[in-house]
Amino acid sequence: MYSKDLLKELYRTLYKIRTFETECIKLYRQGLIRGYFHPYLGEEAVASGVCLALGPKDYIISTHRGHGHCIARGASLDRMVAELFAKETGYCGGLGGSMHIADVSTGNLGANGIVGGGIPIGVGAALGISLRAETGAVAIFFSDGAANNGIFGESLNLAAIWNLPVIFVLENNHYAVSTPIEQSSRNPDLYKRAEGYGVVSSAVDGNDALAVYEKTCEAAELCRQGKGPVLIEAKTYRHGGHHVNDPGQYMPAERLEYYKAKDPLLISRQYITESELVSSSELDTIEIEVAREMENAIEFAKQSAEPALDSFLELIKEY
Ligand SMILES: Cc1ncc(C[n+]2csc(CCOP(=O)(O)OP(=O)(O)O)c2C)c(N)n1
Ligand SMILES: [Mg+2]
Repeated sequence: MYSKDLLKELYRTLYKIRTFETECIKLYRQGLIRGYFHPYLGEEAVASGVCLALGPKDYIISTHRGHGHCIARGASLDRMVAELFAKETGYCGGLGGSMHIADVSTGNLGANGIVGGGIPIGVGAALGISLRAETGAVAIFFSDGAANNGIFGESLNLAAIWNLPVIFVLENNHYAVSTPIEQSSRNPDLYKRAEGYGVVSSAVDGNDALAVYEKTCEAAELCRQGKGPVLIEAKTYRHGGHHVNDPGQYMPAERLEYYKAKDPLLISRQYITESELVSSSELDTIEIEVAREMENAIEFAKQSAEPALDSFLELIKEY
């Protein structure tokens, strides 16, 4: 049985990610956001469920499709929008953009434009935790395409032989850009790859935030007992193309409809209201509060200044 507060927090996170992505896509179309933008629409339950199960001493590491991970780990919407607007109040002073948001203060080691690039960094962070005899775990988010990079196997093996506290969160959204999983893996159950490395692994419905939460709690517990790493394959689907300018015409309409009927927000809303712990009107209130938070975030970003040229020159001087 879940607490009322937990269910409300979970729904708030899901709705926050959905709102952020939907509104930012509109802002992108208006020319206020430039560059690449990979929406997390349809995959919200993975980040929300995983991060709900983590504690303050844990870390996450994200991907190029990282807005949802950052929000679920506690990033503020105003600094997120500001970063996408390339304003100095953004998480990277406006110099990083969508694919490089990091916030060490909330245990977010950062997004990464290099597919699979976050995997070894996360394993390194877990090695640090282990050497310092701390209790945290590192949740490493990556998708099916990254699981076909050599670095995935190398990292999994190192984490395994050193019993590192890593939760590998394989977000199988069934595509790497336009390549469907059937064309990139003979075995569609990617979690089975972990067995070969002696790593505990299983699949979960990645559209069901509470199922993801449960799996992550179990994985975090194993990590804390020194029995890590663990791999969770969350099976999910994008609600659109690879990035904001990709119409995703290669995605079969009937499969998209199937997954949209299993929309993570619908599933959670139904479960939560049926539990009778939180009423439908309480969820409506959360939606109104999040919408207001997003409006304020957009206004904050619009009013913020662009980074001074000097800030960029200072930064490159360091390297
Ligand atoms: C090392 C590397 N190779 C190729 C690319 C180009 N690229 C960007 S996203 C992407 C697909 C990644 O697919 P997946 O790992 O499944 O992530 P998803 O987009 O589904 O979240 C590719 C090939 C890249 N950024 N980095
Ligand atoms: Mg993918």
